[in-house]
This record gives sequence, structure tokens and C-alpha cells, in this order.
Amino acid sequence: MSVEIRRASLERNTNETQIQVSIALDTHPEYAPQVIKISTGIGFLDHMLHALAKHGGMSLEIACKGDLWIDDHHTAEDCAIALGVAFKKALGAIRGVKRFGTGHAPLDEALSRAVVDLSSRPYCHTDLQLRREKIGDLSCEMIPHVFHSFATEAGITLHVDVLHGMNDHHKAESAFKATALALKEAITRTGMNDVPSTKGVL
Ligand SMILES: [Mn+2]
Repeated sequence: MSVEIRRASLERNTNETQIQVSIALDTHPEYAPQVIKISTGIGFLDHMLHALAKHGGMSLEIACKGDLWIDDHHTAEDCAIALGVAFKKALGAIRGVKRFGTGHAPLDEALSRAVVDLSSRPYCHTDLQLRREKIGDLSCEMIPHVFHSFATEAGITLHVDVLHGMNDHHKAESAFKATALALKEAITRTGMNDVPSTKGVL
């Protein structure tokens, strides 16, 4: 007796990026083992998306060929857009899930908090306290942009705050891990089939 795995796959092609995404919001040790393969061409973005999938309990495959000879902007933004669209498609109607999720994740001295509402009202607040211009080949200004693009396309409310920290790699990674934990909680099945809203619709 297996529970339905919430999955989606899509391609997103523009003159700037060509992206394939497959996501599964559920995993199972026997019939749906967690598989994570991220190849965006930006090492640090791969590292962050890998952490998001791993700690979110998701399978995620992303392959992107982007115009990195220009800079990292189109690739980072479009991967986040494609991930958001895939997440929304895999989740389907907001029924029988917790809807709200909160995650706290430390990485050594850095501590982040993320709060998610599967609201169908896209909104994103970030305060990541990043001070470097880049981490590896990812511009720090693209990190809040990745969260905003993902939340917008996923149709979720997302608040991510780095509460404290010194090292920018640690701050960013703890922010993605906190978001993973918040998403994992929000998409958890309740065993009911109701719409978790007083309005009766999300
Ligand atoms: Mn790391």
C-alpha cells in the first residue's frame, strides 16, 4: 500500500536559459528513494538547492544551461522560477496539508528562521545580512532574489531571516536549510482532505 508521491517535471526554455526540473515532494526508502542532482553551472547555487531538497525531504533534479558568459543573474533567477513552478505543480490543490511551516537551522555561528504559508498569495521577505559581493560564483544580491522568485512562482508566503552569524557561506546555507525545514512542515499531509482555511479556499 503506497501513498501517492506528489511529483512534477517541466522544461523552461528562453533565449537566456534552458532548464529541466523534476521534483518529488515525498520520498520513500523503497519505492521513491530521495534523488538529488543539481547542475546549474553555478557551484554555490547547486550547493544551496541541494541543501533545500535534502532537508526538505524532497527529490530534486535540476539541469540548467544558462548564459553564464554574461553573469549569474538569468541562471539563478530562472532556476528559482522553474523550481517554484514545479513545486506548485507537484503540490496541486492546497488540501490535506499543514499549510504553515516554521524552520530554524543553525550552521555553526549562523542561525536562520524561515516561516512558510502555502497561502496562494505570493509574498517574500528576506533579511539575510550578507556582506560579501559573491559566494563562489553566486552574487550575494541574487540570494534574496532566488527566494523571491521561488516564492512568487510557488504562490507561497515566505519570510526568511538570518538571526545572527558572521560567515556569509554559513548565513546563506542556514537560510536555505531553515526554508527547507519550513517547507517540509507546511507540505506535510494531515491525513484529512480539507482546505486549511477559514475561507474554505486557497
Ligand atoms: Mn556549505
